[in-house]
Amino acid sequence: PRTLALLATLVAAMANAAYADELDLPDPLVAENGQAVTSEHQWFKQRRPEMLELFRTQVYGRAPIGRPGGMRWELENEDPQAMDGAATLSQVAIHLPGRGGEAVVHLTLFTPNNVEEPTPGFLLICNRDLENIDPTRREKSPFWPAERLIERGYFAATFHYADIDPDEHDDFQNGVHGLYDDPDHPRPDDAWGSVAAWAWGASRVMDYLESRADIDRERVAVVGHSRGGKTALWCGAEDQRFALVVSNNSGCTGAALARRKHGERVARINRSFPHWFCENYNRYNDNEDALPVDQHELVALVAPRLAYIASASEDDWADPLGEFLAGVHAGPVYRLLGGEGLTASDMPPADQPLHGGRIGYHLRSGGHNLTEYDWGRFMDFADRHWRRP
Ligand code: GTR
Repeated sequence: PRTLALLATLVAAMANAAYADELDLPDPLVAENGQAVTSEHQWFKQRRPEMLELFRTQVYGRAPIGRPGGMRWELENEDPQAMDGAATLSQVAIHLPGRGGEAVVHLTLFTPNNVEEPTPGFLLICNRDLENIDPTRREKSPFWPAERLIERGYFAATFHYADIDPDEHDDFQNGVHGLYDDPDHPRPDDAWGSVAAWAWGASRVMDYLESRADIDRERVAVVGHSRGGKTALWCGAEDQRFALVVSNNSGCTGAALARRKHGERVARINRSFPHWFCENYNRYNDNEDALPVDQHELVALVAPRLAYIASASEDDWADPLGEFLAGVHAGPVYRLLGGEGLTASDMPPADQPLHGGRIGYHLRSGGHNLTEYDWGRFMDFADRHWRRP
């Protein structure tokens, strides 16, 4: 059986290598003018902005506004004895005024009690039913195990993505599109889709978190599952205040390489969810090889900050190998910036996390979901890199 196991590992490694070699991926370290990118200065001054702009114009679309004027927040409810006294609950309404009205994000935030130092923690962009993020904690969903985060000394924050933009195609009338898009001009082909809107919303929550002295703004992670994982990655690319970006089962137009053409593909996602990305993204329907970017470069936009890619073994639709390889091919950028991305280039077996480098990875056995196992590994990774006991 040992020889067999060895053989299986070998075959898997060869398959991995072949998959990677067959793909003609754009090189994150070659600038649009053909020049090699060889310094940190060149990365941040030239190549990073240029890649970010390609993702804006061709994939996610451009947010027309940063922090809106008149943005304000109010504490709607506070419970200093939440979770049997372990945490303080803050429910905060974040008001985002725009043309003809405002959006209100309802943030739920638990911070651990009896701590001296500002607390690091995790902001979840919730794309599941509200009962998964129940502030009363009568409902305790493994999708957001807030008690576990508090036990380990992290704050647990979340908001529901529909507060920013309902997840339905309505020609961009409702949500923040209706508030901030220019009504007098036709929608440009690189106007923001819903994913970019949700990512923008997470940045507004960060604006609020930064205002709190009890939060360690240098160690805030943004987390998302599936469409939320796509959103977390784009958020981390656009907003460098997030020190750790966690993509869980994010798949197509998340961590998975488009050029793998495995599982969900660009044409399919654009057809199923015409409101998620920008109009230009349709150019790449059945034409992934024409994309000027691929998703390893989205991971590279997080560098040298911490990134985490989580896959699930039965989640073929999200292409676990494609998600892993995006981490592998973001590696050169991490190395240029003086760190290591993933510490292996072969996909690890299920339930054996890879945590040594600045990109973390695990393949959970099981299906498409965000579970306590996943959260536990995100916290292990944060403990390790944030040097927490
Ligand atoms: C699926 C979609 C995926 C993923 C998933 C989810 O229907 O094809 O891209 O985003 O939904 O968000 O759960």
